[in-house]
Amino acid sequence: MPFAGHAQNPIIQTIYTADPAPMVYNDTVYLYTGHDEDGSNWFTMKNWHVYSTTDMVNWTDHGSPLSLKTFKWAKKDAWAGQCIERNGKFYWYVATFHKKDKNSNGGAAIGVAVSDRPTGPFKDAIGKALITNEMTTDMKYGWDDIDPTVFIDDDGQAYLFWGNGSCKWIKLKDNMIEADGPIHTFKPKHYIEGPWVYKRKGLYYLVYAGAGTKPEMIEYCTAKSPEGPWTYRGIIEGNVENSFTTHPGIIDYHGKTYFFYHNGALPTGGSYRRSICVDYMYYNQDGTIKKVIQTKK
Ligand code: FUB
Repeated sequence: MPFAGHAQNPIIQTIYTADPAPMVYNDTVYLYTGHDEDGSNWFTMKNWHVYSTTDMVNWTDHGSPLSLKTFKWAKKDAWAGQCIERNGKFYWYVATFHKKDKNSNGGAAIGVAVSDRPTGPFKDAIGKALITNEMTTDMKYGWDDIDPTVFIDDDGQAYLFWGNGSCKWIKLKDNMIEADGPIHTFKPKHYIEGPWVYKRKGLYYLVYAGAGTKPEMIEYCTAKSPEGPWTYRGIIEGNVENSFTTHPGIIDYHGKTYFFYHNGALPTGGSYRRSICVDYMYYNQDGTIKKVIQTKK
């Protein structure tokens, strides 16, 4: 359903959206989002949404092609995710919480949904969680296994990064639904959650929500390999309006770099009623990133 999107921030004002994950495919920007449902004390999130644009101004609303109901094993919380295309299929990795059953004691988990189209419909790709809390921690009800970001290197090797508190990663097999090797864990400076990994001019970037001071800011590291070691480079975005979380998503489109994030800036917004915004991002000659100026236009 097309609608007049907003050139000004927040770009989506029909519902509350959070955790932006932009993807460029076939010269179109697809924006995968979480959906805050009017929570006042904590996140109320039951489904994910997709939008698209070809001019960064007029957004088309594709509704919600993925919800908690898609994952029979999921209990609650449709948290952050990212979608990527491989061999004509679209893999959408998302964070949620597992039901208590033979596979899990009920902690955070990462699922993967698949579709033949970027706008869905999506179905559970493997019928179980790809990553469960039990694989990575002895915190039975912990929520450290959230916020997946997926990246395919030039040599075709796919990587999944995720984590709250520490950052974890695995190699993925070519089928995108199985781990290829062990889980690695490391702790970038100030790291909290929300990693976003990409490559530019031979340099790898790991952008994430951190907090040198509370609430969250967006900070980043760079490395010469996706396997690290990662060098801390500083802050990209300071605190955002009216939300203690924020979350990065970065793309290049038509020669410009766009930095997506969320804040609580709608008149009735807040930390549990967030909204996605986008601003330009610029690099210095040496590949470091200039601090993003948050705008309302
Ligand atoms: O939206 C729920 C959680 O808040 C996300 O998983 C985190 O990145 C933070 O934005």
